[in-house]
Amino acid sequence: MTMGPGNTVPGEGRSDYPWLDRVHSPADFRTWPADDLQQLAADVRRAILHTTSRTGGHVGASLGAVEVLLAAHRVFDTPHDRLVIDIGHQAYGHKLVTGRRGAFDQLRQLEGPSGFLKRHESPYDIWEAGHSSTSLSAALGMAVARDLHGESHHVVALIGDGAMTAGLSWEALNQIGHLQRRLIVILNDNSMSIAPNVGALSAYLTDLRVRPSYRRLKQDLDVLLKSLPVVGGRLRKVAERVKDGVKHLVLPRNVFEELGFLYLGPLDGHDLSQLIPTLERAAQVDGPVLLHVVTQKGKGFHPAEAAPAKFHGPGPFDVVSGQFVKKTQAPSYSQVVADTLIAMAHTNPQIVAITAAMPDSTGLDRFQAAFPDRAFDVGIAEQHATTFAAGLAASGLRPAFLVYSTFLQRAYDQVVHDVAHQNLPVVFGVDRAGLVGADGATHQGVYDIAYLRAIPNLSVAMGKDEADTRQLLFSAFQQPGPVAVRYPRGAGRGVPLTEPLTGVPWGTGEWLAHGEDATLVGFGPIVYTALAAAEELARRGFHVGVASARFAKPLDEGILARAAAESRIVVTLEEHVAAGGFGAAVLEWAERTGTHTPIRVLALPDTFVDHGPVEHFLALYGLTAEGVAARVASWLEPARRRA
Ligand SMILES: Cc1ncc(C[n+]2csc(CCOP(=O)(O)OP(=O)(O)O)c2C)c(N)n1
Repeated sequence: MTMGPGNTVPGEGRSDYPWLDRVHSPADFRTWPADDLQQLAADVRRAILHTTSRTGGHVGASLGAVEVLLAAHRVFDTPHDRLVIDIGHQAYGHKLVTGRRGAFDQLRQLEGPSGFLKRHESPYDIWEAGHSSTSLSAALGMAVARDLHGESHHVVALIGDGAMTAGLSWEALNQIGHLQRRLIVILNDNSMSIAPNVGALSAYLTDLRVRPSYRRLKQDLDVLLKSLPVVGGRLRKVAERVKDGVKHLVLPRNVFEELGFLYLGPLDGHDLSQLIPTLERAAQVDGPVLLHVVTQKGKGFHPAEAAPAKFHGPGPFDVVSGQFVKKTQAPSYSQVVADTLIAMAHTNPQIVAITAAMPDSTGLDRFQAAFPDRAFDVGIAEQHATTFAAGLAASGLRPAFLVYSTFLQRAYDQVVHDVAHQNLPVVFGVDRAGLVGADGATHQGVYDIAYLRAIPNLSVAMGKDEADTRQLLFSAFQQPGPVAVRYPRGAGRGVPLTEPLTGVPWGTGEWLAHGEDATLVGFGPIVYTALAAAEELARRGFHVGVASARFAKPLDEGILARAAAESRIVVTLEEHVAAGGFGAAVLEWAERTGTHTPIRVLALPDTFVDHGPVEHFLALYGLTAEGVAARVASWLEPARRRA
């Protein structure tokens, strides 16, 4: 029998997690020697695997960061000392030792612990994220606040090599080096982003890690310099500087040192006997320190070590073999989009494709296999990706940037200023548009219609299914200006994809049924919900039409005008917040045209939607077929009673 965390073998009183059982908070292991902590790390790994093999989650990153997180909690007086964790996807070990072990089996489930950090979950979660590369800026803010408040705690940021590539991280490094506040950055370098990390910085880190002569010389020097007498107070800073100066007589400075950090490492991020004393040393330094630790993504679980990209964020898997629990389902929207791009790229040599560190999940890996010279992984750099695409488009290429709705948020000014303002023909494949489920609030793609629709020159489209998505994508590449084609997370509906790519007339939707009581106008796959709702309403005696809008911008005004003319109410549907969304666009149209037919907007409310099954939230917010039918009936019934 596999035991859950905290379980004991009945009758024997023997636990599967003897070390973890002793830990309720980090205070419980602050006096433990490195060897005992190494045992705790093994328990934490087993607990992570036990849960994630059933819930799915960020397995590889969390297995890789166990020792680093334990060492940080061991050395620093958290939560009094602030531990700021970048993204938070690697923090399952942190959750297990900071009071959430009992609930950990419910990880990423409705009402269970989030897959990221949440301030309301624990006082140890002092910073929330989900998007990358925020930790250094936040940590510097906390360090400056500490100093202004006359406080003395430590501030420690943990950031991965992938997250370190983003511009935001370098903006923070720039100011940290300038301000010289007491701040420790732990750079968790596993040479992986989701896929292998790419770019010149990644190559540079590899160089720092593996150049043996540098390492040996540095280690010898570190030993030598450590033997110099320790001094206290202000003198310590001077002493560190002198040591540093001596070192650089022999060793070239690396980039972090040039930026004003004391650089420690590289060291084995799984070896607590190295991590603990080095962090203790870092804690003595009166200025910014960068501790470079080398870890292995998926550490301790062979299938994840062997295939780290697959185990970045898998669904459930077999904990012995590492085989994924497979569901047979239609190809995903991302796959269909990638295959469509490939098909078009065969005949159009101007088409190129970009991802920001998500080649597997956006389908760019497929495009890359077909056109290695025309595919670009820019790292976690959505802003750069967007302006890079603009540059490509300004020179005659037809770039597609495949990006999650939620991560495109980061590139807003680039979309406005570099792409749309110059009316450059960049196609944004806006993936994971709509609710996403287990990743929760930071990953819900429910704002992009609003933030994109406001931008002149930019069209915003969404098909009702994957066949429609293909045709919209084809048409997008015929446009002279920028286009965002949205599509949801996960499998398509399994509709046939055999039709030739002919596209759709730009800015047109499609009628699926007509009815004089109401017309439901859906934007995206929610059109199928509208069809099912119309059937339910028909059973209740209402005649309800359905149209697929396909465009939130430009709107198909013909469909709207006819819907308003032939039915008593027009109802819009979308999986997006109501504010600024598709329904809001229709309301603006009604106001502009003086249309008096009542318009009702069915959309998500003005709240962050947490993690949990998409179906749950659709039901909660009345966006299932039953919910839609009930609400439409409630609007139609009073008039029927009067008639
Ligand atoms: C702005 C942004 N873009 C993309 C992502 C998706 N994402 C989640 S984790 C990750 C890789 C992070 O790599 P790294 O920081 O090295 O951490 P590791 O997973 O290797 O521990 C990416 C690209 C994100 N969270 N935020």
